[in-house]
Amino acid sequence: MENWHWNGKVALITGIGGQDGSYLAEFLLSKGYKVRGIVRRASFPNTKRIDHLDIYDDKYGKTDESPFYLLYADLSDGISLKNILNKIRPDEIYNLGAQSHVGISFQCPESTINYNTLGPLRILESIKDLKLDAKYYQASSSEMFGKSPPPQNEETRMIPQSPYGVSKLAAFHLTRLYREAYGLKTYNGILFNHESPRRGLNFVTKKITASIASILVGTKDKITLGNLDAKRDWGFAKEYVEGMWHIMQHETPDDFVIATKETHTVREFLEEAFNLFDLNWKDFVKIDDKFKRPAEVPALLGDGEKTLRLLNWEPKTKFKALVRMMIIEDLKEKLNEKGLVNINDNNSDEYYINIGKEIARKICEKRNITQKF
Ligand code: NAP
Ligand code: G4F
Repeated sequence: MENWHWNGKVALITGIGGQDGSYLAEFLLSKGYKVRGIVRRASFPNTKRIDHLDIYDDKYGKTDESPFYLLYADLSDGISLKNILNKIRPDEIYNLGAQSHVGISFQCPESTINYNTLGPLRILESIKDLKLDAKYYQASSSEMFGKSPPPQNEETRMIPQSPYGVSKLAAFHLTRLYREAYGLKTYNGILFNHESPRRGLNFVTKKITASIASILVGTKDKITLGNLDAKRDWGFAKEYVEGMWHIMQHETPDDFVIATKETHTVREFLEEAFNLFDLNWKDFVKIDDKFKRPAEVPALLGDGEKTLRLLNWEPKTKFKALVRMMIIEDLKEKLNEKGLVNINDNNSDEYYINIGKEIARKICEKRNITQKF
């Protein structure tokens, strides 16, 4: 914080308390932006991922000088959004707020469309009405490609397979339309799945890694999942938010894909994660149809060639490294909670893997199952 020097720009982030919002806030602060974030009211705190940034709010309050502060608004409340845009008059707006769970969008289609489609529309209309000279980033998604076969890029036909996919596709087109019709500086980042230790607990990667850590510390004995055949192009969220910033620095507003160019099934994710502890995933996984969706996106594999060519940027972290990072962070946290290690001791990743393997050996003995290798 002592090294923070204002670069002259103000950024506004919706969804700042989410996985991506929290990484993006840190990244923009490190670049000298003043960051203002929108959170919605919750009956229990929804700011865990950004509470460490309170140091700024504590020192400066909600003043123009402050590097960082939060404001209450809601994507379903156009008045709240317009008031904030008028007050802050940001240089860059990153619209990351959304009902982001594809499965839940089948149960809550109306609010999904309200937040994910009408939310962006409310912001775009406000930018136009207030005549803001702001750049706008829309968090578009590879889920929009739906059943179009891989590889997918900016030119691929989009046939969404969920209310979430439809909501994001409509917002994608509104973002493009407001650029073409009104000359707004709007950008779409079409991001393929990106994960991290901060990922929400009910997305499949985090569900798997957190469950394995719970199995190892003895608070869970199995994982219940749905479709294991789906293929996803999984990258690392902390890198992807840098990609968002690169997209917004491109002089000509445009649409860009961010992806790793690797695809793996959910089954392969399980294999990779359990293999770290020499365990066979089949001994710990149960299938329940309640986690299957009424329609599925079978395979995603991104082609980020345009992004590399025009922005000279691509993500680096690939599948294996991502799985390892997520499981180690979850295991550390759970072992620490149980008082079995002290995470402040700065032990190596290998140290945690070895503890995990040792516990796994005992679990196998107890359950009379064979450890692999
Ligand atoms: P996330 O962790 O679910 O975060 C979403 C954020 O939006 C949360 O802070 C949430 O607040 C907020 N939000 C939800 N409804 C809101 C409303 N009505 N008003 C204001 N804020 C609201 O999602 P993420 O993974 O960071 O993703 C960020 C964005 O990228 C989302 O738009 C997502 O759809 C999109 N995207 C994600 C991926 C991916 O793989 N992660 C890929 C492509 C696109 P609460 O905490 O209060 O719920
Ligand atoms: O982790 P998921 O819920 O991610 P999904 O549906 O691909 O959506 C994520 O990525 C999109 C980008 O393409 C984002 F726009 C979106 O916001 C979100 O971040 O599911 C991945 C796959 C699916 O095929 C799902 O059916 O895993 C399968 N799956 C199998 N069992 C499961 C489960 N998914 C979840 N969430 N929970 C399960 O138990």
